[in-house]
Amino acid sequence: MKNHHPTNLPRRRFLQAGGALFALGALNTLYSKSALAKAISQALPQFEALRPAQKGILTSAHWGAFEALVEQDRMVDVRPIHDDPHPNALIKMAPHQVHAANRIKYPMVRKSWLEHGPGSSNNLRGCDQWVRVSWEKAIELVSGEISRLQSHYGPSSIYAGSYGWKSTGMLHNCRALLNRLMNLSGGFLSYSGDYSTGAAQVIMSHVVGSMEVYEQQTTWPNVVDNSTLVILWGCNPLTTLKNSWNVPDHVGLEGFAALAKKGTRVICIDPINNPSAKMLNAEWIAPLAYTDSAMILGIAHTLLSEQRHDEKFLQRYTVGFDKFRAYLLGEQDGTPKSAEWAAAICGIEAKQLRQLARDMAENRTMIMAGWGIQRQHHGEQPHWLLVTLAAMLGQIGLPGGGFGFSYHYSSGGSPTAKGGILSGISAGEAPKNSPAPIPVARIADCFANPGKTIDFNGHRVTYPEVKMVYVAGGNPFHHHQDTNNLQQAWRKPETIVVHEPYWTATAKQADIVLPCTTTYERNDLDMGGDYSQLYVFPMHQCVPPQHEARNDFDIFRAIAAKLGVEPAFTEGKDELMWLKSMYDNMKSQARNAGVALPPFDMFWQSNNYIRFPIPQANQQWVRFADFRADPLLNPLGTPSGKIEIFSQTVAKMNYADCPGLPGWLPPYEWHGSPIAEKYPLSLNTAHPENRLHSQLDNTPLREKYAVADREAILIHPQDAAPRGIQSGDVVRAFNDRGQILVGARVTEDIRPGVVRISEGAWYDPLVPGEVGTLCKNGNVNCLTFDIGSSPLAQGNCGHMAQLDIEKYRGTPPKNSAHALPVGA
Ligand SMILES: Nc1nc2c(c(=O)[nH]1)N[C@H]1C(S)=C(S)[C@@H](COP(=O)(O)OP(=O)(O)OC[C@H]3O[C@@H](n4cnc5c(=O)[nH]c(N)nc54)[C@H](O)[C@@H]3O)O[C@H]1N2
Ligand SMILES: Nc1nc2c(c(=O)[nH]1)N[C@H]1C(S)=C(S)[C@@H](COP(=O)(O)OP(=O)(O)OC[C@H]3O[C@@H](n4cnc5c(=O)[nH]c(N)nc54)[C@H](O)[C@@H]3O)O[C@H]1N2
Ligand SMILES: [Mo]
Repeated sequence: MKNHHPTNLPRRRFLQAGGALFALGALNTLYSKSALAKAISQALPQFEALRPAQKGILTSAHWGAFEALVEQDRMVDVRPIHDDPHPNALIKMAPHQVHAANRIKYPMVRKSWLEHGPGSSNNLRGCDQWVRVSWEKAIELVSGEISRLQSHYGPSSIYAGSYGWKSTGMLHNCRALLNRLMNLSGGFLSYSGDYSTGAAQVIMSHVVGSMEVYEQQTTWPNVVDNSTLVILWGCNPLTTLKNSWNVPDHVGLEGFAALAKKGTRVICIDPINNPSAKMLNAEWIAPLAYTDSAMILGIAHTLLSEQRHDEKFLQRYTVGFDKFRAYLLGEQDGTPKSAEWAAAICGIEAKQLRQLARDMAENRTMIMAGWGIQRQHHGEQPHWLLVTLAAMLGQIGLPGGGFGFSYHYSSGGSPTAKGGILSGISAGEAPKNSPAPIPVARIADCFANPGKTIDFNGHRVTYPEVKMVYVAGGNPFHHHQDTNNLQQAWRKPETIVVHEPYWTATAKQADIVLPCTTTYERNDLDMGGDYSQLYVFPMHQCVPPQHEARNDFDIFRAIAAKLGVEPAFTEGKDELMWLKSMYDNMKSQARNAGVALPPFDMFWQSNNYIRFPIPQANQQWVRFADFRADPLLNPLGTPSGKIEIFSQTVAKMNYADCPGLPGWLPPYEWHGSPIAEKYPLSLNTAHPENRLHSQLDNTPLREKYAVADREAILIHPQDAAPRGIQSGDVVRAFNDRGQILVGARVTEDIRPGVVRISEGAWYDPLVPGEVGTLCKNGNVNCLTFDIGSSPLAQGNCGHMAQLDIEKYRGTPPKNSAHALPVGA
């Protein structure tokens, strides 16, 4: 360990200093003006000056970095930092996050669990009474339960994977902290993969040798200079770039703005004429839902039959094109995947598909694909086929050409800066007897079916019996598919613990609820720009912890103390000591890169942020350029070192739902399956524009998108009229799995036969705890199905389901999604 000189640290916490001008005051007391000026001038330009007023306290979130304005311990407003090229309205919700009416105020325990012990009346989860307990009691209950289960059943009985988007911050990362505690106290059942790219990240590893979806993209300046045609394939960056995993730099939005300004031709392939398409003046092509694989094949077949494909590229850089050619020509199944064949499936005319093929071949084409198309049954296929299509075009590794699967996410393509990188608090090492992780989207299946074995990417996974579920930083009652199935599976475990700032549906379904702080109530650090690593932001505490809320760190520390592992958990460091050690580590990396930074305490008290320089060479970086220049010297991480259009590894797994060659495999539910007779509409569950999943649903921003106080449903006039539905009506959306109330928005911006309900509305059951009950707020996952994309990736299929809708007659029940439960 490095020596952190903790005793020299200024320990003055903002709260003790009181008042929003603490930073300036602190600087004056600690450093002479000349010493400060010298340190800052050395660190320039990476130590960017804030706007001169400095009225607020600098902090940040998934939606951006900002100054919080605080009056008498209340956050009253925010201002974006002046470096943010595209600040968005989400940051304005920070005061509402802190002072939300549905904050959890105290530790609470479900009555039956408290009175009769673990596993008592689990069917009452979601409708039992709540009993307030002291923090001491709550910590005792949780640590007692961990000890009991560890000693009786071992680590596989505790599911503490806890998937979710928590908050930004390298220290107060509740998921890492939970895992850290669990690793120190015996181990736990975890997950692999994620809900975002469940299918694509697994198949891409076989096809191009990396997850691809989280890789840096050919940079924006290069795309703007060189691409003459941009295809947005199921991709809506204007919406999805608002938020990032770390603090967003919003450079991707600048990139798209530059494309628009230059007038680069853009084609948007999406059942919805999305905001990005409009901003970019794109040509809108709206295939039928879930048919992209067929559509891509029709384009590929055209390239082949018109000999517009790049044989040389395919030979030098790929394996398996011979097999793919045979598939395209229908040599084995007798079905050529012609434009006509594709047109019959995807609903786009053959003529238009052929024109698309010609346009792509004649231009410097960048295919930017989003991820909704892979959050589907057989979701492995679309991205595999897009790589294959790009390989046929032969522009992979050329300026402005090829494909990019992260332009819509966290500003992929924002040039990478040179400096230091903050690493977060570590989850530690899993003890040797820890169970193998389950695929993340199989949780309900796992809870309900202990002992069941499933296939997963060439392995077999057997579900253990889960007795305890521990959630911190996620919201499974919105994020998981088939909410009613989850509701049933949720009854199996004996104990469910949830850390939350708010009374979310998941918190309401717990046995023990522990109130935690929002980021604005604690100190932290984060990077800005997931791909660019451009900034380091301080996240200063803005207001005191609300009600009895505690930091996740302090909650876990208290549990660690009971379990006898506190010293290992904290490593003897408190909040500011942790931040200093993270900063110092980052600072020495920066120094090695030739970038000078001020000492931590000066940085911390300056209320300022760091912006690293971007080397000229990084401005024009091209993905796969190395590989293209020399495939032998710079092979891909695949068995062949090349792009695997055919994968022997995948073929050997012998999965009917994911063979060794990409292709069209009809999905579990779609307009072409028998279920469509009963449920003719296809569901689209795109990510919400004015929320991050379920986060911020309990803020006034909701007024922007809610219709009749429910989540909105977009309906084409052709689907609305026969059902007598008009904009503003309350609509019941339903299928055999569930039913929800939504508010109608009738629009021509959607393909007939498709309806859209964004993911993330808080689940609000009419009869809490009852399986199949009406959700009054419009949680779309009541309608989706819970099977894996295929045995290969076991990704979720959240973006797909058949359903019908009807106008709701009578007085709709009042929405109570954001109401407090009785007794809270
Ligand atoms: N049908 C369908 N379903 C989907 C999707 C889809 O497209 N369609 N998308 C999927 C995708 S890609 C994702 S990533 C998931 C997202 O699913 P989640 O990540 O579960 O969604 P969030 O709403 O971000 O939930 C985060 C929760 O963490 C809480 N939280 C925030 N900060 C803290 C903290 O500091 N401490 C604690 N203890 N809690 C905190 C928030 O209040 C919130 O309740 O949803 C998936 N579900
Ligand atoms: N504002 C905001 N930004 C976010 C998030 C958020 O919740 N809100 N979530 C973040 C997270 S965790 C993730 S994973 C990413 C998600 O990024 P994505 O997964 O790319 O986003 P989605 O909105 O789910 O889907 C993108 C587009 O795909 C289209 N689409 C859906 N089905 C089909 C189809 O069958 N065919 C075609 N061609 N198109 C289809 C949708 O209409 C939508 O316009 O966004 C991130 N950014
Ligand atoms: Mo995601």
